[in-house]
Amino acid sequence: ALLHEENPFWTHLEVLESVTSTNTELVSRTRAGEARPGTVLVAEEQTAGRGRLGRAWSAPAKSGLFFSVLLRPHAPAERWGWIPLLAGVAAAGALARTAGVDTGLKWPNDILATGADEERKIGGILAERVDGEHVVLGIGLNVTLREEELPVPTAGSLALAGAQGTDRDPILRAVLRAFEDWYGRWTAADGDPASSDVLEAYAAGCVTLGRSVRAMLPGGEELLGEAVAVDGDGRLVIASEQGVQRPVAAGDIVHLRP
Ligand code: BT5
Repeated sequence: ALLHEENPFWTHLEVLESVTSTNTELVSRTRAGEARPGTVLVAEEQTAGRGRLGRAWSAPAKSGLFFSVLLRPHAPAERWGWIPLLAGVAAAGALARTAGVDTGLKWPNDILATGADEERKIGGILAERVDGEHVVLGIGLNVTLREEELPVPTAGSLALAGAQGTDRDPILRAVLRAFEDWYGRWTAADGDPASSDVLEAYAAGCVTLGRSVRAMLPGGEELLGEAVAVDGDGRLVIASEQGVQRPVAAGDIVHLRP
């Protein structure tokens, strides 16, 4: 009832007490033909939360927001790399507005709280393609997580960043509404990030751009250079010292100090 009446984009919202992973659950429901686009699954607790590349997303029960949404994108499939980036733009903006925390995006899928002298990961995004038609988009946000509960030293939470409000409901609503808005613009532009202002918004929020980075690519290759742009397919463009530019579609980025 929370979103449904006021917000027809979301067709079904379900809160699960405990689940392995909201992404895993929604992927299997989708494969079984048991979920419609616009479904939102929220969990109070995940027993096997997942990150990218087989990594874990861990957070104590009720310390955050863990949810997945089912999309059936109409934009061309080669543009779907933008979906997790759209989610980042939506979430970072919504968190900044509802919780009053300064946020930044680390390419591709980290949401950071950008404090006075440090950046800490307060959220992560995992977008998974199911069959050729659907995308399950999962978002994890650390809300009330305390210092002693942080799963890794680079993590943070809204509460630790001095958030004004840490009620999860209004934060979830704000994130879903912002996502719906950005996703709608992107869809209306047939997935073209430039004409839908998505590219501009992502670039404005992305703290990776302009930095010296080390990129670890999925095959094990490492690239050093400056992150100079995000391209039309959502890839990070890295310029080597020799000025050779290379778009990177997936991988892990380490921000290096200048
Ligand atoms: C991510 O992966 O950051 C994507 C996380 C997506 C989580 C959501 S929760 C709802 C939905 N259901 C799921 O099962 N997943 C999605 P990646 O970029 O691979 O980052 C994972 C790394 O972040 C780990 O290896 C840790 O270093 C770190 N990490 C793990 N838990 C964290 C947390 N709670 N806060 C900050 N960092 C964390």
